[in-house]
Amino acid sequence: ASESSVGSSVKHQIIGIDPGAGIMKQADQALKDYELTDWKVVEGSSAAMAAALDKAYKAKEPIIVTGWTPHWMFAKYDLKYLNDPKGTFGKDEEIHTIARKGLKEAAASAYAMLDRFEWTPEDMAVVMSAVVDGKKPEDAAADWVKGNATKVNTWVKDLTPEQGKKLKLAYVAWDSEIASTNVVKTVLEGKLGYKVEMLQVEAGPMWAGLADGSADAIVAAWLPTTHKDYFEKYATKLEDLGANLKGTKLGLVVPAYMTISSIEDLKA
Ligand code: PBE
Repeated sequence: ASESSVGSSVKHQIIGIDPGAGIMKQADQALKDYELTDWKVVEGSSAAMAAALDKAYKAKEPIIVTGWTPHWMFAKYDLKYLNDPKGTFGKDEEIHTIARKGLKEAAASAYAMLDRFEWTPEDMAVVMSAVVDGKKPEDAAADWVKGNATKVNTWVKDLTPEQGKKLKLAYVAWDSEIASTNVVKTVLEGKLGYKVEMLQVEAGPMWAGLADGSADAIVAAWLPTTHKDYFEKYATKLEDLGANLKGTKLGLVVPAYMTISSIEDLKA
């Protein structure tokens, strides 16, 4: 690589997130698929990645991050996905709701609500943007639930409240999942009387905890590609309740002011 290459301008680093995230495996795979031998994916967190992006963006400096949609960063900054002609970051991805086996018998109304829960990237964006603008996630979720009564009612219609029954939702501190998990908690508590505990964990423990019953459900499963390994490992212990959001995307993301357009350009 020449000294003037994009690689040297970013120290051959892609700013990643938490090591258990599916997108981290995909980013490592991209280094292989695109023969980016002297590159590395830096581990951190969603929050640290967002902070690094904010700093670079304000200074108009080059930066490459692991990114996904829905995410508030696309509203806040002018960004672009690098083309992925080899398809390393997967294609038609959805976010699924997964319950532990036995939840249907243990908490029928919660199970039914989780099964019905479905919203759009635009819905999720409202909650995420409120959170990044400083609102507490539970308040942002409560506001959204208040403002979307018609949709929320389709999730709980004719279900019998189970006052005080306990339920555990596991999630990872990804911005998208902070939003969805808080909304589901608000609805289960406010409309169906459950007492919901949110367990913030890493991706591996989230799946393991669901499989061993220490969590009841997650709304944070990215399938069929991103969490494929986790899902297949625990499939017999889990029940897939289907998509709660369609229209996601994952990949390498850069500010629009960078002139590269494809992951292939990183080789230059
Ligand atoms: N994400 C957000 C997760 C799923 C949700 C894309 C960072 C992941 O890569 O596992």
